[in-house]
This record gives sequence, structure tokens and C-alpha cells, in this order.
Amino acid sequence: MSTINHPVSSHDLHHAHHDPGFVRKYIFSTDHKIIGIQFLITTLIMLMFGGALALAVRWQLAFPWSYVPILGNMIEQFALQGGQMSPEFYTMLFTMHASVMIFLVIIPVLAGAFGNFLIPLMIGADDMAFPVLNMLSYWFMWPAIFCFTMATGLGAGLNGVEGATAGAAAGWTSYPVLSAIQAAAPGSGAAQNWWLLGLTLVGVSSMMGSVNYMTTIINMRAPGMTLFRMPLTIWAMFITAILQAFALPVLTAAGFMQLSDRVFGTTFFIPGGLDINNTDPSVGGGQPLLWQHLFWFYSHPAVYIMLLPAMGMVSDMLAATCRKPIFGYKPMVYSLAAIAGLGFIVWGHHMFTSGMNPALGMTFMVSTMMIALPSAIKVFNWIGTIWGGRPVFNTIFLNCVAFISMFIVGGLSGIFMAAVPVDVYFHDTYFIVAHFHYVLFGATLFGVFAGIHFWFPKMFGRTMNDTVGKMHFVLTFIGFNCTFFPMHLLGISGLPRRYADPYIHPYLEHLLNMNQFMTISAMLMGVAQFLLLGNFFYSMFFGKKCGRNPWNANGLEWTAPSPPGHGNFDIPPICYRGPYEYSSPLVPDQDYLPQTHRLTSVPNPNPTTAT
Ligand code: HEM
Ligand SMILES: [Cu+2]
Repeated sequence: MSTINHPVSSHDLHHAHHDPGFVRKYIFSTDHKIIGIQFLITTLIMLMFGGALALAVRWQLAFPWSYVPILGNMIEQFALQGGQMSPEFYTMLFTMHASVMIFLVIIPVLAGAFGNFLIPLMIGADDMAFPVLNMLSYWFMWPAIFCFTMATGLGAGLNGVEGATAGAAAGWTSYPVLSAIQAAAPGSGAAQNWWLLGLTLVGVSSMMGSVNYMTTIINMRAPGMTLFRMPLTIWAMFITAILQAFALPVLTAAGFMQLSDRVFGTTFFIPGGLDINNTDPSVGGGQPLLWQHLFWFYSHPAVYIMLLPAMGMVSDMLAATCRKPIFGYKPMVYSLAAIAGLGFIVWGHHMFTSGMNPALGMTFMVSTMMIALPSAIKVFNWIGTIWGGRPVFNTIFLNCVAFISMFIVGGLSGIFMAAVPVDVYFHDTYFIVAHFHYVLFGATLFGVFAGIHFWFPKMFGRTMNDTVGKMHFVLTFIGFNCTFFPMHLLGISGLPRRYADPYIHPYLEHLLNMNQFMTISAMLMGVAQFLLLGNFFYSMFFGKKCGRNPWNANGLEWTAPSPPGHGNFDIPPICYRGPYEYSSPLVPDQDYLPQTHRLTSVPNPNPTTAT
């Protein structure tokens, strides 16, 4: 095999002597692998929490004002009114569902869990550039989780000590004046402040991660790991880190400005003369629209922060499961960069109905539609990778295919909405809700499911059960489509999003049955997630043991022990090629050619003499 004489790892020598205690090793650990696993387990728990909030939203939409299971008795105020939720509670539910899913699940599971675990291993480094900063980035999540928990109204005992609301009430977008003038959502006072604090803290956590990822990827690649030999996962993490670094400061600043409007009496986002809920007219000369610009200047790039890493991971997993080189590696890299670049100039497509100048609207429309080009290149190349491959139909492959197909559906609805005249009709309807669930759940989350199964062996030295994985996949895939596809139809029928009781409008009455069907599908899907959790935790301790490279994959991470010890590699890797040389004619005896594998002469005229 490899003809390299590996030098003895100086790192191993250095680290051989000290054995950190349990707390330093597993809790306040500075090891990127432990931090990655901490992020993963935390986000899985948050996924269940966010899912529970969603099911409560769905309950109200299917069985409005009926007794809410479990909560109905738990919350005193609900019990008094026959166990039904209040309209304000419903508002809190969808606000916090989205906030939890976006800020505590999707972003940290991609960058936090997979970014941390994979970056050093895939580039052949022994850890991140700034291990302590890395540890802090995880531990800043907990104050954020605390703040978001308070924002649900738990601080007021959920039962409305402060009045009927006592929960964050302005949606995950926190638009003023609803969010900036306390009287606009009475009782949301403390909760909305908690929400803003939580947002700032997740921002700090992301920023620490982003600085670390950029530095690590630029400086700490193994010898021979040139930029264009990097796996697409690493490219995606790198580009995502740059997106974070440029977009996040805007949101953080805007968040402080909104907090100061609420707490210190500034008026960045509050116009003068508004008379809300019979209070005195507001004093100020601020601009609610300013918030929309600042918010979406972060949050449109952020939708790609929530997608690009999954795109990279799926590319790597597809090549490995189809036993073929990724189709069009460089176009894949350039399209990632193009999506990220264009992502900065399209934010106005969230504001077409805000009264913007039609000429400006058109520039946002055209730039948004341009994103379809690099997106289509990626889809084409994934299909090109599967085409003519020899796919292994395991849980990983199935979830990857779901990622691609659901991304196609979500991307297509995106193009509908990018057209101004169409969006004027669709804006704030369930069509939008369908769109972003297809891209965020259908694409990203299925990519994450695949990634969990694929890299689990590296994390724990054991494989997850494939049969249970497939059961989870089938139930989730069916449940997902039954829950979210009808939302397109509801949106076209004019069902607005964020209404606690849409059926008071006669033209929406007939949609109740469809909503009930969707709620039942969502519940089945929710139950199916216990299969994933069960499989995950069971396999951690009792799964089938595996060696270093259970999938016969090429990346550097597969040359390290499973799980890798402190410092990662027992033999410091040297990289000789890109990560996608599957079924290479250069090595006739096996269908993969690892990145560390050196051939005696390149190109080799006679493959049978390959070393
Ligand atoms: C690929 C990942 C994508 C994600 C994660 C994503 C996410 C989102 C989210 C969360 C919203 C809703 C914002 C809100 O009103 O609260 C949204 C709206 C929108 N998305 Fe996407 N999107 C993605 C892709 C696309 C693509 C490919 C396009 C167009 C080619 C697109 C076009 C739009 C437009 C125009 C809106 C605004 C709709 C409106 O509010 O009326 N999106 N997207
Ligand atoms: Cu957008």
C-alpha cells in the first residue's frame, strides 16, 4: 500500500503523558470531536423541543380552540378555559418553533456539530486552530438556550402572570413595530427581550465558530491538501464560515438596536405618531423598514448558512455510496461560492410587498432568479454522480436522494416566489411555509440524517442499525411530504400564515379537513423521530463495532482510528490526491483510492503495478 515513511507524530509524543480528568475530557473539553458530539446531542434534543412546539401549532390549526393534550391541564390559565390555548400562546408557539429550529437546531447542527467534528479530521489536522474559543462557542449555546426558554414565557410561568401573552410574539423575523413597541404585543415585554438576548448569544457562538473554521481551513491542512483537493464538505464549511463572518455582525447590531428601542427608549425602528392599543402616540422618527433590511441582509445569507454545509456533506456521501467520483468537482466548488456571493444581494425578495420601488423590486427579482443557476448546477452534478454509479441502497443513500429531490421542490417554489407579481399574491401565505420547509427540512435535515449515519462510526467506533435507519427514513419521508406538500395548495387557496384561527373567514372554512390530515401526518412524523433517537443512543453503546473505514471511503478522516484519540491521527496523513477517486483504474484490486495513497509513478502506465 502506501510507500510513505511516516515520521513519528510529534503531537503524540507531546500528548502521551497527560490524561485530562472526566470534566476536562467530556464536559469542558477543547477537543473538536467532543465539542462536535456535544453540539450534535444538544441539537437533537432541541430538535425534539422544536418539534413539540410545531405539533402544538398543528394541533390548533387542525382542532382550533379544543382541549390541548397534556398542556391543557398543565397550564393553569388553559385549564380554566377548558384546556384550550390562547391566541397569544399560539403566536408564541410559532415564533419559538421557528427560532428554536433555526438558531438552536439547523445552524448549530451543521456548523457546530458537523463542522467541528469533520473539519480537522478531513483536512488532516490534529484539532482546531483555537480550541478554547471552540469550547466557548459550544458553551455560549447554553445561555442562548436559557434565553429562548425564557422567551417561551416560562419566566412568567407560561400561565400569563404578566397578562395573557407573556411569550415572544413577533415571529422569528421580529418585525417592528410589533416587536419594538411594547404595547403592540402586551405582555411580551420580558419575553421579547429574552428573545433578543438569546439571538445575540447564538450570534456570538456562531461567530467564534466561524473565525475558528476559517483559520483552521486556511492554516492547518495536511501536507499535500491543496485547496482543490479539499472535500466539498470542507469547501462548504469554509464558504459558510465566510458568510457568517460577513452577515452576522449586521444582525447582532440590529438586535442591539431593537433591544435598545425596547429598553432604553431609542427609536431606531419606531416611527412617530403611532397610536397602538389606545396608548399615547409613539414618539420617534425611526423606520420599521430599516429592521427588515438589516434582518434580511443577515437572514437571506443565513438560509444558505443553513444549507451549504449539507450540500457539501451530501456530495461526499453520494460519491462514497455510488462508488463514483463526484461529477464536476470544480463546478461544484464554484457554484457553492456563487450561491454564497449572490446570497448577499437578494435580501429584498422578502420585502416585495413592503412598498418598495418597482425598479428596485425588479433588481432583487433578477438577482434571486440568478441563484437558480448555481443551484441547478449542483442538482445536475448530483444526478450526474448517481447516474451510472453503483449505489448502495442504505439509509445514507436514501436520505441523500431525499435531500436532492426535496431541494428541487423547494428550489422550484423559490423561483415562483422570486417573481414579484406572483409573490405579491403568495407573500405571507402557506405557500411560503411550504417553500422553506422543503428547503430546510426536506433538504437540510435529510442531509443531516444521512450525515449522522455516515459519520457515526467515526464518532463512536460503531455503526447505527441500517434497518431502523430505513424505517426512520420511510416514515419521515412520507410524513414530511404529507405534512408539507399540501401547504402549497393551502397557500394558493389564500390561507395566510401565522393566523391562530383562519376559519373565521368563510373562504377558508373548507381547508379544515386538509389541515387535519396534515396534523395527523406531522404527528406520525414526530413519533418516527424516536426511532432516530433510539437508534442513535442504542448504537452508541451496543452498535456493531467497526474499523477505521467501514464505507471504504477516500477522505483523510477514514485513516484515523474510530473513534480517533486525542490529536486525531496516529500516523500524520499526507495527501496525494482529491477525495473522489472511486472505481479508479489506477488501483484494480479495490474500488477506492484513498487520499493518503501514493502511487509509485503518476500517471501510472500499467495499473497492475500500482503500489
Ligand atoms: C436553498 C435554501 C433556501 C432556504 C433555506 C430558503 C429559506 C427561505 C425562508 C426561511 C423564507 C421565508 C422568509 C419569511 O417570510 O419568513 C424564504 C422565502 C423566500 N425564498 Fe427561500 N430559501 C431557499 C432557497 C430559495 C431559492 C433557491 C429561492 C429562489 C430561487 C428562494 C426564494 C425565496 C423568496 C423569493 C422568498 C420570499 C417569499 C415571501 O416572503 O414572499 N429561496 N426562503
Ligand atoms: Cu431569502
